[in-house]
This record gives sequence, C-alpha cells and structure tokens, in this order.
Amino acid sequence: MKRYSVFAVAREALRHHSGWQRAWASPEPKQRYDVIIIGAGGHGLATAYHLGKNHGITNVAVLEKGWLGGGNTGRNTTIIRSNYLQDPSAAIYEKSRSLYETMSQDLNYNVMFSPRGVMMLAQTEAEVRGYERTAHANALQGVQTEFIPPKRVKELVPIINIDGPRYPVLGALWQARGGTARHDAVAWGYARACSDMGMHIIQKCEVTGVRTAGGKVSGVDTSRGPIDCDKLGIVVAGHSGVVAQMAGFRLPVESVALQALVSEPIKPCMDVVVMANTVHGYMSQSDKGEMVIGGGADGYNNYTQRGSFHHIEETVRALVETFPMVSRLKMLRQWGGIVDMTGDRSPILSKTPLEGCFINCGWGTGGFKAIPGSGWAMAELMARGSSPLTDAFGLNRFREGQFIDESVAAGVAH
Ligand code: FAD
Ligand code: PYC
Repeated sequence: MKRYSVFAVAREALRHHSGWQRAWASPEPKQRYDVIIIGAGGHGLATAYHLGKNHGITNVAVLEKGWLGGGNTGRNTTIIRSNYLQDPSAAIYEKSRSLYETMSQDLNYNVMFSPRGVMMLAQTEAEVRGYERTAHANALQGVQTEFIPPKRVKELVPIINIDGPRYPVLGALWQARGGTARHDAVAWGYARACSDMGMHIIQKCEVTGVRTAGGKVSGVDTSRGPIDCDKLGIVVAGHSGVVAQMAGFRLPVESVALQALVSEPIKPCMDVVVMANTVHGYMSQSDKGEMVIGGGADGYNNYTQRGSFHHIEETVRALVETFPMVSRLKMLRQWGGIVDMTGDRSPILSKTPLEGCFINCGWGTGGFKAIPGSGWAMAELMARGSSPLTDAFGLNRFREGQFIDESVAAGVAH
C-alpha cells in the first residue's frame, strides 16, 4: 500500500492524479480463513485490524451483506466521550478515546478526530447529583472530566439559552478531550489497513447460516457460497439476534431504530458538542457547517432503519428550547439506524455457547466512540481466549445478575 503523505499529494498533483491505488481490494472469497468476522461496520473492521496488528493473525475475512460502513457506523452522530460511571465501562471507553487520539497516524488515514469537548447539561437537581457523582468516579478512574457551573457553560456555548422555559441549565459534565471524528473515514481507514495486511473484505456477501462440526463452529453459509473458518466473530449490531439464532443461541438484546438529522450548513456557531438529556436532544456542528442533531430511540422493536416521525418533532422541540436559533434553521435530511440495546445499556463482548464463536454487540446508541477500544479488546478475546477489557462484558452477566448498569449514568437518555 502506498502511504498517504504531503509528498504523495504533490506527486499525484503533477501527474493528474493517475497513480492513486484503490484504498482496499475486492477479492473473491477463499474456501477457508483462520477467522471470519461477520459485519464490516467499525467494530468488525477494528477487530480484524487488531487481530492482525496486535496478534499477527491475518488470514481473516470480513463479510458484509451491504457496503462497508453502511450500517450504524455510517449513520451515527459521531460523539466520542468516555465519561461513564462504572469501572469496566470507563476502562474500555477511555482506552477507545485514547486510541482515537492517534488513529489518523496509526492508520495513515485522516479520520478527522476533533477533541473539541463534550458537554452533558444538567437540567434537574437529580442530574446535577448524577453528573457530580460521575465526575468523582471519573477522577478515580483516571478519566478527565469536571462538573462546570452555568456561567462556564454559557462561556463555552454562547448560543445556548441557560434560562430554559422548562429546565434551566444548572451546570454540566464537561469532558474537554471528548469530541467527534468522521464516521465513514473510521470505517474506510480500518478497511484500507486490513486490506494492506492481506485480509479480505468481502462486500455484498450476506451470511445466511452458521455451520458446525463436532459441536464447534466450522464455517458460514453466505450468499456467495459456503466458507470455512476456525473462529467466527459475530459483529452485526442491530442484526445480532438474527445471526445468533443461526448459531443456535439467543441474546438478551432488542433492536430499535435510532435517528438523526442535519440542518442546512451555516457559519461556525458552536465549537463543542452539547447533549441535553433531560429535554432530550443533542447537537454539534459538522466541518461542513451543518448542525448535526439527534434525539431518542423508538419505543418499540423494529428493523425499519428510518425511525418514527414524532421523535423528530420531540427532538427539534427540545433543541429549540435549548438553542432558540434552531427555530430559524431548515432541516436538510433525516435517517435512522437499527441499534442493539441490552437491558443494562452495556455491550456484550463474549465467548458464546458455540465453541469458536464469539460475539460483539449491545453497543446500542453509543458504540461509535467505542470502535477502536472494542476492536482491540475483541481481537484479544478471540486470539487469546480472554481480555481484561472484556471480562466484565460476558454473556454470563445476564445469568449471574452482574449487570454493568449504565442506563442512567451513561448520560444518554435512550
Ligand atoms: P454496524 O456499523 O451497524 O455494522 C454491522 C454490519 O453488519 C452492518 O454493516 C450490516 O450490514 C452487517 N450485517 C448485518 N447482518 C449481516 C449478515 N447476516 N451478513 C453480513 N453482514 C451483516 N454512538 C456513539 O458513540 N456516538 C454517537 O454520537 C452515536 N450516535 C448515533 C446516532 C444514530 C442515529 C445511530 C443509529 C447510532 C448512533 N451511535 C452513536 C451508535 C453507533 O453508531 C453504533 O453503536 C456503532 O456504529 C455500531 O457499530 P457496529 O460496527 O457494531 O455496527
Ligand atoms: O453515546 O454519546 C453517545 C451518543 C450521543 C448520541 C448518540 N449516542
């Protein structure tokens, strides 16, 4: 793979950009791989990347039924933070956030990581207490956050209305090194690096069955024929229940639509990410100038990849209350993704009842920020059989009642 650099750009400029290579290859599937990963979203690609980079396992195929990054990875609002309450969560999300800091250099691909700061508004006394508690927990965990007063909120976000009609801003949990990254670039950067290691990324290849021999996984059936493997990773987000059923087990996961929308592009007006979880909306400004807006998940299970209309109204209402200037913006487009929700709002990174088969799911509404850390940890779990970062996130926690409850403390009111 030719490296991207300022010299490469200059060289190509001189020869009419005729020498750029395709970022990743599109090979025909082989008959057998050491490892197959189902799902070329961020988590599947990051798992493959770290299998190669950290463990030297490169006879790997990533199978994708659509196009890579076309699931939730290319549909999210790109918020990156690690201000979780429970220790196992803080460990994996902070590992992930720190990997984002150097991802562009590691992948030789600009993922536009922008540590512009993430602010979660406290608009009730209960939220103040909750976020103060999280800030204390984060201090013990080595995660840098602080609880800031309303005056500082207004200084950081001049367009905010801190005297809201229903819920005034009473303070905020502030993570200065949280931020955003370009979601497609994260998928593309990993795909390019995996392809460079000789891995096969096979798009338009739907897994339709899981094959077993002697009680162990032996391969998959796909829309492009059967493929053998020694180990299988299921990393399919909202379709985890469907694929797990093919492998013969059930998951404590529900699939619902979560949606987002963007406004027309406007001049720079807000250089931090703001989440208002009581009124239920969040907003940041993209590099193109669009206001990127998200709200709540649908209250019922579905696979529509669209989301229900009343959520758009609720979200926009919440944001008009928080940022009155939003009332004068035109909204350009809206979309949805199918997110995989667990009861404790924590992910599952685990061995499964089928030997050789591993699962990575349950990131729900918050897994973009976790992509590099999850890939690192999942690769370790698949290569070595355990990982300190995944120990607490096994399927057995649902049997044993060892939940990692982030349903309130995660700060996203989903
Ligand atoms: P995906 O990117 O969905 O990848 C799974 C892939 O598996 C898909 O490409 C799918 O086509 C493929 N697949 C499924 N079934 C099969 C099959 N049978 N065979 C082959 N391939 C298959 N998280 C944050 O941290 N911050 C945010 O701001 C944020 N905002 C969000 C906003 C919205 C609107 C949505 C929908 C999500 C948001 N999230 C956010 C959550 C985040 O997007 C997801 O948790 C994360 O992208 C999940 O990545 P993934 O790789 O597990 O799944
Ligand atoms: O997890 O930070 C998050 C998030 C923001 C929007 C959706 N998820």
